[in-house]
Amino acid sequence: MTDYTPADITPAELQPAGIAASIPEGWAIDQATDPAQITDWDDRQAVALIPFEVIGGYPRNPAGRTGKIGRNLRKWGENQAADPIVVTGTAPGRRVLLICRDDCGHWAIPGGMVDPGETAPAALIRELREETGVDLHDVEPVVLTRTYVDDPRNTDWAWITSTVALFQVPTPVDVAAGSDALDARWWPFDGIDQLRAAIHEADDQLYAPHEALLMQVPAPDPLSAP
Ligand code: RP5
Repeated sequence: MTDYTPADITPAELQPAGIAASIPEGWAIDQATDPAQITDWDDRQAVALIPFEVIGGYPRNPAGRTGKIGRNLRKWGENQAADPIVVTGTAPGRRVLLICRDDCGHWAIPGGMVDPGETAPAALIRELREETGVDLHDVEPVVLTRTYVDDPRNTDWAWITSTVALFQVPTPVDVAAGSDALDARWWPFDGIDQLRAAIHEADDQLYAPHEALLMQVPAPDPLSAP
């Protein structure tokens, strides 16, 4: 049997001393500093986007081992996000709205975590408005997938899943970078290869966990070309 020695990636603010010093009781974050202290696993499992097991008090990442333990997310177990993919144009020449994340400088879908008590559809609209200034509350999105996100903050005990939805808009509306975003911009998006190439040409990078999400968008229809 091979040894498994995962690294603990819990940052100082989520270690016991950090939580005691800076996170007030009742905040929407697990105060427990060990998953074995969580008492409502049944409830969490019942509402999970992706089913997961809890063994001996420890939630098991449904994607398998990550080589990491501890927590760099709000909660132990599943952390639900919402990712709005906004595109304009249905034929070749289509574009997609991305933000430049302020934590890593990579171009990403303007998504974020679902707040406690909030629905995923509401989080899609809120995150988009906060990060890009674009308000699409009157556009009906198409849910593309509910999926695990291969985020670098995932560990064996805490991970991100997301509701990924497509918003089609008739024109590339004005955008303004907001919270968590250094920039917001429309990029060419006839497919993932074109998007990746355009971002590389600008000496930038696509946020790797979002490649798989963007690949869920159907290809534009050549028959709709003007
Ligand atoms: C990604 O991180 C999700 O797909 C979502 O876009 C985002 C949520 O984290 P924050 O942007 O709130 O840091 O894994």
